[in-house]
Amino acid sequence: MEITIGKTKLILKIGDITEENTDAIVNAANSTLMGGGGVDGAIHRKGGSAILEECKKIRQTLYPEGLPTGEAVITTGGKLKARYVIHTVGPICHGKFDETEEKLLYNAYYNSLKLAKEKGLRTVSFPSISTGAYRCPPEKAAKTALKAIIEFLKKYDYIQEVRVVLFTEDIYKTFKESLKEVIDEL
Ligand code: AR6
Repeated sequence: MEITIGKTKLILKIGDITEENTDAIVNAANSTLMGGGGVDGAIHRKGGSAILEECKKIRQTLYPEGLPTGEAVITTGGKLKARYVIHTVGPICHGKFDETEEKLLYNAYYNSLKLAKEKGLRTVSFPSISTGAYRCPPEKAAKTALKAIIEFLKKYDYIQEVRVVLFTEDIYKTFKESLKEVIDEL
């Protein structure tokens, strides 16, 4: 499904984010930036060692204690179709989603887009951050994700296309339903 926010296309689709050809894809990483399972594992496997090398440098220079939740950094896309990977960290929910988790998840999406814009990137793909291993409730996470993306796009019309690439039919449906609600509320 596709809508337009200002001059930007916002697309929800089912797929594997490691196949996207946008300028950047976003990684649902953890604070260590050293890789893991889920999307993170898939991105590092397909992108190759250049991504981890840059992540190590970021740890040594900018973030020796690890990347704080809600912040974002950028590396090469290595062997991926996408030229860059934006690494962000969503909240660890364990099923709970209060103001704190909401704000941190909002920041993860918003700061990723901010970084893309700062780097002059025009097209960005997101996975559904924090709804896998980090177990945030999908409905609430989807609403927060879409709110952050749409509020960013309403404020800045630099980015041309944002895709949210959902791995399963279930999470795709959740995002589709949430999009209707978010648009009605904004
Ligand atoms: N493309 C798109 N979405 C995917 C893909 C893919 N290739 N693979 C999985 N998903 P998760 P989190 C979906 O667990 O909850 C890692 O170990 C998946 O179905 O990847 O933010 C990190 O290192 C789910 O809907 O990320 C962290 O330690 C969504 O992506 C931790 O997991 C997010 O699931 C981060 O957990």
